[in-house]
Amino acid sequence: MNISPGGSTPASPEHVEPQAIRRADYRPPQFTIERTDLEFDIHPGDTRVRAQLHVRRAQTDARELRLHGAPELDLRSISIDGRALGDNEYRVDGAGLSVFDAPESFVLQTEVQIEPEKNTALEGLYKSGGMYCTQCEAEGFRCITYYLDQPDVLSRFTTTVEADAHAYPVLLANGNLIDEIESDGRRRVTWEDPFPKPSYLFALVAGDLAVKRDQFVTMSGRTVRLEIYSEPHNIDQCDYAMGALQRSMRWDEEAYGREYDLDIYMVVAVEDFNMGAMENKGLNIFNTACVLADPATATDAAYLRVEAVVAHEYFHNWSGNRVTCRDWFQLSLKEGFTVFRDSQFSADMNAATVKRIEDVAFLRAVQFPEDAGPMAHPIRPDEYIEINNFYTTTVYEKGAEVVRMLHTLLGAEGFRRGSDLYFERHDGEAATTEDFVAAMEVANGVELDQFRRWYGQAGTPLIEVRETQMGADRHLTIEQSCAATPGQPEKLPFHMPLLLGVVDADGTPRAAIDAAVSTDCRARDDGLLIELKEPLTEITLRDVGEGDAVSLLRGFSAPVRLRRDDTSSTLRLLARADTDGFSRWDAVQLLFAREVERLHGAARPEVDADLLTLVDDLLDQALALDKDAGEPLALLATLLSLPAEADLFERFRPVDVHGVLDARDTVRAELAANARWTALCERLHSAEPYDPHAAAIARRSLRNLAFAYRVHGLLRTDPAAAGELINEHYSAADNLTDRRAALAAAVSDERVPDDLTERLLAEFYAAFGQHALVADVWFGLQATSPVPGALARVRQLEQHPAFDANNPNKLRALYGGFAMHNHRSFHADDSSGYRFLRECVAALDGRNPQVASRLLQPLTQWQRYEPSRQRLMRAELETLADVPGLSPNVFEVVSKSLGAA
Ligand code: HT7
Ligand code: ZN
Repeated sequence: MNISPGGSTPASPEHVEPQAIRRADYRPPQFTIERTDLEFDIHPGDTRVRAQLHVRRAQTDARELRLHGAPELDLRSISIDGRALGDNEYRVDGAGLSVFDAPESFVLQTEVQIEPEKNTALEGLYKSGGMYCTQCEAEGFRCITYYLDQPDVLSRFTTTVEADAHAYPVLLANGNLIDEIESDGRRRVTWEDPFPKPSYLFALVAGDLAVKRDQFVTMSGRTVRLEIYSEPHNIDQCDYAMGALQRSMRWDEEAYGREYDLDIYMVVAVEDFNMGAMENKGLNIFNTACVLADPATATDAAYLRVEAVVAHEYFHNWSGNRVTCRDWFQLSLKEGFTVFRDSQFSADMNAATVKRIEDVAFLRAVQFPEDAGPMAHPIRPDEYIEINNFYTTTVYEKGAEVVRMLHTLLGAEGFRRGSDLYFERHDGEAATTEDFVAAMEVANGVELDQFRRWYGQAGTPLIEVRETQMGADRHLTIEQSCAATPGQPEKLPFHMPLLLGVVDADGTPRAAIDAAVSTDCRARDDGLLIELKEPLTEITLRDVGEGDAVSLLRGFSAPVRLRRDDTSSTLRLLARADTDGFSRWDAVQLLFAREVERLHGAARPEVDADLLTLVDDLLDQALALDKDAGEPLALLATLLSLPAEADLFERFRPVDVHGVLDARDTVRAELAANARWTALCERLHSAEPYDPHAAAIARRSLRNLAFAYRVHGLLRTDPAAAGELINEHYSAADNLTDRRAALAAAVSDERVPDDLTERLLAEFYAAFGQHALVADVWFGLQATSPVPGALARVRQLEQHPAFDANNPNKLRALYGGFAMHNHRSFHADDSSGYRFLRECVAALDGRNPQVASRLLQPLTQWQRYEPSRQRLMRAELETLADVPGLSPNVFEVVSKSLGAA
C-alpha cells in the first residue's frame, strides 16, 4: 500500500522543464533537524527506512515544513509526535513532502519502502554485486528517505541496520558502533555519529565483506582503528591503501595540524560507483579502482591514484566534513581546497615536479577547454540545473589552482595561519568560499578584494608578454585579458602571482634578479614573485642581455594561458638549464607543439634539426643518470614525451583533427629514429621485483617511454622485429605497468603484426581478465587503439561477457576510452563515432544519468572543430535533445552546448 500522495497528485516528471537553481536565491533553512534516528530493515525487494527526525523551527514565520524526497519513495506511514497525520495535513509530490502546519519543535516519524536492487543510477541506497551501499552526495539522501537534504542542515545521526545475518554479516554506518545483536537469522547493529553532519555525508554498507585491519596513533596519543573492507577476493589488494591512509593521517597532522576525531576510520571498496570515492564521515566508500592495488592488477599510475584518492578523502574529514559547505555553489570550498591539499601530499610523497607537471597538463587538456566552452562557469557557479554536472575540473582543479595562488601570495606560513583560522572559526559549520578568503585575509592582515574575482569570473585569463631589449636591460610589458564566457561578456583584471627567473645565455640560472617593477614584487629562493593586478604591468630586468632567457610563469604560478614572442633558442635554453622543472617541461612542450603546427600541412615534413639536437641532449642527460636517480629520471620522461593529442588541439582553431594527428605522428617518427632509445631502454632495465616507490616508478616511466619510441622506430624499418620487441617486453614483465606498456605498443599501430596483437590481448585476458579492474584496462586499450576499425571492435566488445553496461568503470573504459581518447576513430569523417556516442548516451540516460551526462562531454566541444565537423557533431546533439524524457543531467549539458539554455 502506498499512502502518498496525501492531498494532491504528483506532476509527471517527464513533462516538467528542469529549472535553474540560483546562488542569489539562497536562504537559510526554515527548519533544522537536531537529531536523526534511522532504521533500515533490509529485505531484498522490500527495504524499509524508518526515520525519526527531531525538527525545530529556525525562522519564526515558518509554518510549512518542506522535505526533499525522490519520486521512488513509497511512503508507508507518517506521524508527528506519535500521531498519524491525516490526508489534509501533508502532501507528497514528485520532489518531496510538505507538512502544512508544523509545530515549533517535534518528532516527525516516517516509514518508506525503497528498492535498492532496482537502483541503477547508483544514487541513494543501491546494490553493487552482493552488497548494499550508499552514495548521498550531492542529493542522493532524498532517494533514501524524506529529509532536508541540503548541506546547511547539520544533524546528529544514529543509524540502525538490520539484515539477513548470513548474507550480510557486515553492517556499517557512520560513527561508532554502539549496539549489535543477532536473533532469528537477522543481524541488527546500531551506529552513532557524535559529529553533526549534513545528509550528503551519510553512509551505510551491508554485505559479506572481508576486512584488513590496522591502526594509527594520533599526535595526541589516541589510537584510531583503521579498517578497509572489500569483497573477499579483493582483500589482498588493500595493503597499499592502508599504508597510504596512515601516511595521509600523519601528513595532515604535520602539514595542517589536523588530527582525526573518531575512534574508527573505515573504507569500503565497491565495484559499481559513479565517481572515484566518497568522504562519508568515518565510512568512506571507494570505487575499487581507487583502493585496490597489487603489482599484477594496478599500474604505477593506479598506485599513485590510490594514494592520492585515499589522501583526498581522508583530508575531507577537515576540509569538507568538520567544515562543510553552506550550499552547493560553494562546492569548490571543500573540493578546490582538498585537491590542493592532496596535490601537496602527493608532491611530498613522490616526484614533486612531475606531480606539478601532470596537474598542469590535466588542467590544460580538460579544464581550459571547459572554461572556453558552453559549460564554462566560475569556480563558484551562479546557477545550475543539475548539481551533479558541476563536479567539474573547474570546481576541482581550477579551484585548487586558486587556493594554490593564495598559498603562493601569502607564503607557506601565511597560508597555514589562514587555514588554522578558517578551521578554528568554522569548525562544525557550513561555510562559504567567502569565509575561506576572509580567514586568509584576517590571519595575514592583507586585503584580497581583487583576488576574490577568481571565485566569480569564469574563463582562462590570457597573459601576453612582450620583451624588448633596451641596452643591457630587458623590458617586459605584461598584459592580462580574459575572453567573454556565457553570461559574462566583460571581465575585470585578476590579481595573480607571476613567478619569474632568468637563465643566462651560458646556461647559468641567475641567483638574484635586479628589477624595476610597476607593481608589488619580492625576491624568493625560486625567483622573483610579481603580483599582477593591472591590465598592464611593466618590468625592467637589469643586466639581462640578448642571449639570456626569461623564465616566465615558473611552477605555473597562475592558471593562465601564456603568450610570448620568444624565440626557439630561448625555449631551448630554458629546456636545458632552467632550475624550475615545470618551466623546462613547458619550454619543450611548446617547442614540440610549434613543430607540430609548422609541419601541419607543410609540403616537406622535415623535423627541425635544433629540436632533434635538444632531444639528443636530453637523452644524453638521461643516459648519464643512475637508474635509481628517481625524480630527475621522472622529469626527463615528461620532457621527452610529446604533448598529448588533446593538448595540441588546444593550440589550433579550428582543429583539423586528422591533420594535427598526422603532424604529431611525423614528429614522433623522427624522434623514434634516435638510436639512443635502445641504449636507454637497456640501461634502465632492472631485475629487481616490482616496487611502487617513487624511484622505481621514475625508472619504469622513462624505460617504457624509451620502449614505445623504440617500437615506433622499428615499425618503420622492420615490423617483425618491432613485434619481437613487444613480445619480449610483454613476456619479461612482472607487473601491470610493463605489461600494459607492451600491450599499448601492440595496439598502437597497424604495422604491428596482427596475430601478435591478437595473441597478446588474448593471453592477457586469459591470465588476468578475472580481475575486473584489469579487464577495464583491456577494454580501454582496445577502445583507444588508433588502428582503423576501432569502432567495430568497441561494438564487439559491448557483447563481451565481461562488459557490464551498468558498471561505470566499464562504461568509462569502453565508451569513455573511445570518445575521449581515440581521436582518430571518434572523429571519423562519416560521423559514425559521434552517432555511436549519442546512441550510448541516450540508452544509458534512463539507467544512470550522472554517467550519461559525463560521457557526453566530447560532443559538447563541437565549436573547436572545422565547420563541416561542427555540423555533424551538432546534429547528434540535436537528435539527443529530441529524445523524450531526458534526465535533467543530460538536458542541461545538451541544451547549454546547443546554446539553448
Ligand atoms: N565528494 C565526492 C564527490 C561526489 C561523488 C562521489 C561518488 C559518487 C558520486 C559523487 N558525487 C559527488 C568525491 C570527492 O570529491 O571527494
Ligand atoms: Zn573531494
